[in-house]
Amino acid sequence: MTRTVDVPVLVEEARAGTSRAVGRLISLVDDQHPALPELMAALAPHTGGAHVIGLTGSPGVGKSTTTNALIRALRDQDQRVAVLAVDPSSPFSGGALLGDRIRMNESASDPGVYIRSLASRGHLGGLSVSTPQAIRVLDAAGFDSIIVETVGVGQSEVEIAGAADTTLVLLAPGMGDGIQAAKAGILEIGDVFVVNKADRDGADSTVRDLRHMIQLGEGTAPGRWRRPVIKASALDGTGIDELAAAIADHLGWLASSGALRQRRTARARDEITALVIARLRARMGDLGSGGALDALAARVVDGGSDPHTAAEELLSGLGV
Ligand SMILES: Nc1nc2c(ncn2[C@@H]2O[C@H](COP(=O)(O)OP(=O)(O)OP(=O)(O)O)[C@@H](O)[C@H]2O)c(=O)[nH]1
Ligand SMILES: [Mg+2]
Repeated sequence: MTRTVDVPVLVEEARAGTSRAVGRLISLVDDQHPALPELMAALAPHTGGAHVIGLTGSPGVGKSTTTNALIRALRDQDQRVAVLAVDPSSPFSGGALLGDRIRMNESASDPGVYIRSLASRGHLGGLSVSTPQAIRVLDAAGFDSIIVETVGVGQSEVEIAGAADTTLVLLAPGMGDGIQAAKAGILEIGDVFVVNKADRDGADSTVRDLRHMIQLGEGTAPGRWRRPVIKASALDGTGIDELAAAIADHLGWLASSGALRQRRTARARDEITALVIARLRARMGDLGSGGALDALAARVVDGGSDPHTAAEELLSGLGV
């Protein structure tokens, strides 16, 4: 059963800085509540002010530790900071594991910090639909920076990185070195690279390899963004000020080059597309077993129709 919600009141409370209201709004997103269209419409005029920072990397590379350190650095600049810990790997964990390491620190009692986990629950469109909407809630609630932590387990981080203005890619010496990074396709998505755990052996050579590989892929266009590689040790805070400065530089470059608007337009396009696909899927589901889809499939198997003709028929049946 879905509870009725007073969207305007919740939005007002969230914008006034009430964490509880922000939490309820994100739960509506998480549950794909029927009030979502109304909610998104109410939020829209208040969005666009936040800097969305994606942070990805292999399991255990130090994403949460770095997030903790970044929260402190951004709080020192009097920013309000939100963190979304997105776990695309497990529909079961409820995202709790990712978020836990962050929650345990002192940020828990700081009203200028909001931390929340999102997990794939297997619903239509999954995280590619819910993550950008959760970001919209936090954006409208007036957070200056929104950090989206995603564990890098394949394609998902590329998708989620698409939701960010600035994408940070974390590596560590000896694990997922440069070559691995190139294979995983993360060289393309990173705006700022961090070689974390620099207190360990091999950090310098990882930094060197990475710089080399990035330069190879970098064009010569004037005014392009030169992607920095920062050596850090999130555990003791080394390199975090430099990282915070690189993030601010990148935002400055995005704004002055016009890339910010381009990226956000591309993001909106993806969001619209994902929603359209999710809706089509839902309506095809309604046609499901015993319905028109099965009848068409049977005809294709019998040779009485072909997949193209069947798709055409299905689409016109949906009124598309
Ligand atoms: N030596 C060293 N250890 C670190 C550093 N940063 C993080 N760690 C340790 O590495 C382990 C994993 O750190 P997390 O921050 O939880 O890594 P994560 O990438 O968020 O991990 P998942 O969310 O599980 O993918 C922890 O034991 C940290 O204490 C660092 O700079 N140096
Ligand atoms: Mg983590």
